[in-house]
Amino acid sequence: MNILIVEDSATLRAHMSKLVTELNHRPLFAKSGVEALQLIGSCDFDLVIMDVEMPGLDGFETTSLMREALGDRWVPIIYSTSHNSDDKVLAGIEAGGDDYLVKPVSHNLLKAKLTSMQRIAEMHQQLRRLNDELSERSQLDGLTHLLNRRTFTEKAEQCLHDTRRFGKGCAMLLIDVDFFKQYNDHYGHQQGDECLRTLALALSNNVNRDCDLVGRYGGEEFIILLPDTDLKGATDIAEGILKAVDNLNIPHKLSSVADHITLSIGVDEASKDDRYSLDALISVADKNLYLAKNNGRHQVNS
Ligand code: GH3
Ligand code: MG
Ligand code: MG
Ligand code: MG
Ligand code: MG
Repeated sequence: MNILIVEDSATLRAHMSKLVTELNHRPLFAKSGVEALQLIGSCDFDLVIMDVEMPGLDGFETTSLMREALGDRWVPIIYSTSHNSDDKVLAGIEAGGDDYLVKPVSHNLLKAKLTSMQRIAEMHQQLRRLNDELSERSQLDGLTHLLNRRTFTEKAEQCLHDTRRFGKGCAMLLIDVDFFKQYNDHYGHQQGDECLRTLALALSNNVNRDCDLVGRYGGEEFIILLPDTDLKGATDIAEGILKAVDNLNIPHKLSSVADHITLSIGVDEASKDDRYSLDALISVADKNLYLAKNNGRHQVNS
């Protein structure tokens, strides 16, 4: 660990530094509370040993300010002090510290405290990682890793709000796989899943901007929102997707429109003058998708 030693006395700093080094950690130093606070952000420390009696900011004040500055990031703070009355201990913990060492600090006691704090810090980090992973996973569709419907809707509402505010238009693509029931019947559900994953990747590869939203809307239906794009631009992208999926050439023996997997796409736009809503966009795109199906599938209808 990188251990920040906050200590105004040069003798005690040297002593603590020796102990920390003997325990195979790397000591970093601050001679005052202010200096310690200045190191946040510029210097990466995993634990703090904090003197309590210091001129200027004392250890409790420094700890409390440090906690504020660190925000969500938890770094263990252990006081090192000669005053260990119960009242002081309580005040120190309430200020945001995690443990207490009483000077003079012995090698083994320091080792014990560092070991236990390191254990907690590692659990803390692991929990954060899991939490991040979980929150990312809950936004994505498990099969295709595209945005799931709920996340797509949330992001699309926000996106529509922004485009409207900046006086821009946007476009929507509603995409449905042709004769996918027959594909499953003939090739099996697992290969059907594999096909959906491949199609999802093709969709992502055909929209290039970070602001474009690509989601799985339902079983074999996908949805794309293209901010700042007009009907012509969106239709071009839809045609590009149709061609890209043709080029994948995924065999589909039971399709009545081709010998491979094909898509039908309904497009709609909201021009900057429309008082548009997500529901209205989806509803028209869905009607156009229905027309694309009725007109023979494997086509774009805008
Ligand atoms: P159309 O050209 O009119 O769209 O015909 P279709 O067969 O594609 O449409 P239909 O709605 O009748 O069938 C959709 C099929 O998609 C039925 C369902 O089994 C399949 N499906 C939906 N979700 C999944 C999935 O997650 N995995 C697999 N393998 N199949 C799925
Ligand atoms: Mg001191
Ligand atoms: Mg469908
Ligand atoms: Mg279908
Ligand atoms: Mg329209």
